[in-house]
Amino acid sequence: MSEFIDLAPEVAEAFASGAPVVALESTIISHGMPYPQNLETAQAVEQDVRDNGAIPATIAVIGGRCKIGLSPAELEYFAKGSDILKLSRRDIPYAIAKKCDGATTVSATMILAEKAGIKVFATGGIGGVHRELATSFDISADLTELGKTSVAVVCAGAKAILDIPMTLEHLETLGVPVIAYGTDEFPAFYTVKSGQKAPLRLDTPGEIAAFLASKWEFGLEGGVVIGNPPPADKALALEAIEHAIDSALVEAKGLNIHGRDVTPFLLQRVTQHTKGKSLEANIALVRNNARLGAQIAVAMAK
Ligand code: PSU
Ligand code: MN
Repeated sequence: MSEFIDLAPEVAEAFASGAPVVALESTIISHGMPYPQNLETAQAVEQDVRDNGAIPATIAVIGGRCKIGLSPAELEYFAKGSDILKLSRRDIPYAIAKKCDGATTVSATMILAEKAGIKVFATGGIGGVHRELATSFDISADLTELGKTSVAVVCAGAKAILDIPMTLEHLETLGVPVIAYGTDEFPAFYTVKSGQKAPLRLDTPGEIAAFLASKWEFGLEGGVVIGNPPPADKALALEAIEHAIDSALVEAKGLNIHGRDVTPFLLQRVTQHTKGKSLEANIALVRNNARLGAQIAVAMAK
């Protein structure tokens, strides 16, 4: 393993025995949800992975060391901490050199997962092309990472705070397969439907495992987006979320929020505007993705 990476004992054991492992990100804990729901979710998600036959590896940087798998106390630290950096690809060398603590986004988690040899990663939603691209030029580093790093990202699609059609166009340009799981439509995180048909559809974890094997065994490097619709009983209706998103976007503009602060700000405001309903949906969908991620990792290990 690289001199920068520490494996949690359980993850090292899983590698040694060939047991399936699922990577989990930490930005969703430190910057994506409020305490204590973030801690409860992080713990539940790890348990969901275990219940479906795989070992969870939550990824973060602590004191400049890249951690693949966190202890319960470390998980709690990332849920409570207020001085934790949000790390995408560009920030990793800074966090290492300055011995910082940082939570990893989808892009940084993919990088560390790949370096550790983990092929499946479950999260809530990926970053994407933001609305009003022409003036913000805000495209998440997650998309570029998906273009080159060979990890499958199980998510509930992209949030409607983003421009979903443009996000799908950009993923096509980058050569990233986008698969909807058990449905024709690309999900929009809080909502089951986005109005956009997904480019590809697969219906079982086994089919997804076979798809991933074909891509990577043929040498086609890069990530894969697996869009898993949010559980119907917790998903929101488009009308319930549209107004919250529009208000949050207006507020972000008024407060001149930009760069890495945009997504955490929008998530927090949407939670307030929906009186916690969006947070409930968020928790349910991350857990749903962890279950599917584990099932895919198990199918790949066969
Ligand atoms: N989706 C969520 N919660 C989150 C994020 C996405 O439901 O916290 C985080 C992920 O870590 C993702 C990041 O990689 O937001 C994208 O941030 P940006 O838009 O700044 O690239
Ligand atoms: Mn951005």
